[in-house]
Amino acid sequence: MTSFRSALQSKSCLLGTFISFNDPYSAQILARCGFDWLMIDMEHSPLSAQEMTSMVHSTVTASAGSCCPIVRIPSHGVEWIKWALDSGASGIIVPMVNNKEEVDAILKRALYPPAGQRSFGPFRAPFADMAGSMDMAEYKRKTAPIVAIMPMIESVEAVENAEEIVGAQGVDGIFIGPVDLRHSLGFEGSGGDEDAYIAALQRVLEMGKKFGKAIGILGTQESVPRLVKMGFSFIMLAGGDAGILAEAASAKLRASRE
Ligand code: 3PY
Ligand code: MG
Repeated sequence: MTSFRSALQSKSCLLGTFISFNDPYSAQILARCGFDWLMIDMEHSPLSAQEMTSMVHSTVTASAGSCCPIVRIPSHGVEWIKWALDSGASGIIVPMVNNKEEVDAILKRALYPPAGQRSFGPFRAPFADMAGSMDMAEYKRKTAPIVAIMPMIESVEAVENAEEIVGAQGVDGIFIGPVDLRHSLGFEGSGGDEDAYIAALQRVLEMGKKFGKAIGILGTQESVPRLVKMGFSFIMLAGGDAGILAEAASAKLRASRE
């Protein structure tokens, strides 16, 4: 299975989208389409831990290991972190991380001792890596250290604390939530040119450069070239499974009616 953490260090920008349907079929289709990564979204879709685990495995098998399953958990809670990591996901995205205290608590829950306090029991994880063995000790030794831990920066407070969040040892990358960040700044929408918004993005990108950490963001097909030029190294295309289906179905119907 491709390591998302290693892929983040490559020069090309990784393109993904998100899954909201609670069926592994959605993961299989999108993984086969050639995305570099898929975000299985437990924050804004009511996906169960069982559904998420099946989607992690479907993403890997349908793409023969080339598409990385990343789980966005709904909160910082230890159970979410544990279930997402124990599924064998290539990484986790943790929403609304605002300060050092929060990032430290997340890392403690996500890393095995001595770095943290992650409890041991990755029974399903080996089945997400077709090339790996079923030996749990091997998972702990080889796979767990390369799982990507990625807090989200999506508030004014988080941007102010970006140096501590991005620089925390154990953080592999940061995902910016532009919608919540813009709300926090007093703006609407998912993108814009307001000075305060651009300055916030640039501050996080600067911290990424300083600490050698990848910075990702939600974007659109049209904004990809600009985001890549700014320095983003992984982008999640807006719409996700439901949006892409609606867009393609509407276009097909419109064209057929004409
Ligand atoms: C946001 O834009 O706030 C997000 O969380 C994107 O996924
Ligand atoms: Mg958000």
